[in-house]
Amino acid sequence: MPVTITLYDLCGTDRSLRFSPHCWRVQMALAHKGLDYETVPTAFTEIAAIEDGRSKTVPVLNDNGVIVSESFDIAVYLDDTYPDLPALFGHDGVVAAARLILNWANATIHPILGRMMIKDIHDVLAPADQAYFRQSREKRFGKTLEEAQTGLDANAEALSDALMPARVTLGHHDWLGGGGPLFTDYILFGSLIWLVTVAGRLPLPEDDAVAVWFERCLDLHDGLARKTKRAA
Ligand SMILES: N[C@@H](CCC(=O)N[C@@H](CS)C(=O)NCC(=O)O)C(=O)O
Repeated sequence: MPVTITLYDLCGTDRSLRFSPHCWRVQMALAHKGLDYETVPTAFTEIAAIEDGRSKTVPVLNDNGVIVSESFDIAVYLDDTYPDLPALFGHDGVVAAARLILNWANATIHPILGRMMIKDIHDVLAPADQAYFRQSREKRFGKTLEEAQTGLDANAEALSDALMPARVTLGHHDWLGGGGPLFTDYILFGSLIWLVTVAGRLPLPEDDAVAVWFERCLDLHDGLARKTKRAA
């Protein structure tokens, strides 16, 4: 059967480098459902041209003509559209809990990851994207990328502290989804694989429950994320 699902996925100047946390959440969701899909590498400055400019951000999914943007909405769409395939949520209570994890990760974890690697992200982009990224992010942060990036190790303790809720949860359950991975897992995993693809490593002790869980996530779906390219 021809592949009918297309995922527009952020890329670097090396178009095989895929690092967006939001796109990773969707890639893992598609793999979890066992759906065949192809990714289209998309630079920041190419987003406006995809699917008639339907979204200002990626990921964008085209499922046989149905266009969906926003990573969380895409996961909900996949469960609604393919209810017989493995569930990403299972029931409405999980959707609500997943929204909490999404907002926690985006609001608490991402700013720390930004301080770790915002200039490194710039450096993996193509020249046109670099100019856009520098201008838009320096405006957002009110400082240069060089000032905003204070480093991986300098922020390791802050990241470890911020991950405490996940660490405690993973002391009780193998997965944030309980007995098996759910979209809740892919949300936090997307954040951390972003760091690993750009900066090369997760600055946590090997026996940290989050690091152990992260390794298990890397093995999921035939090692999809373990096989992906890393910039550093
Ligand atoms: N809420 C969106 C956020 C997506 C997002 O911010 N994507 C970034 C790439 S990681 C993007 O496309 N940014 C476009 C830009 O900064 O111009 C989602 O979850 O899909």
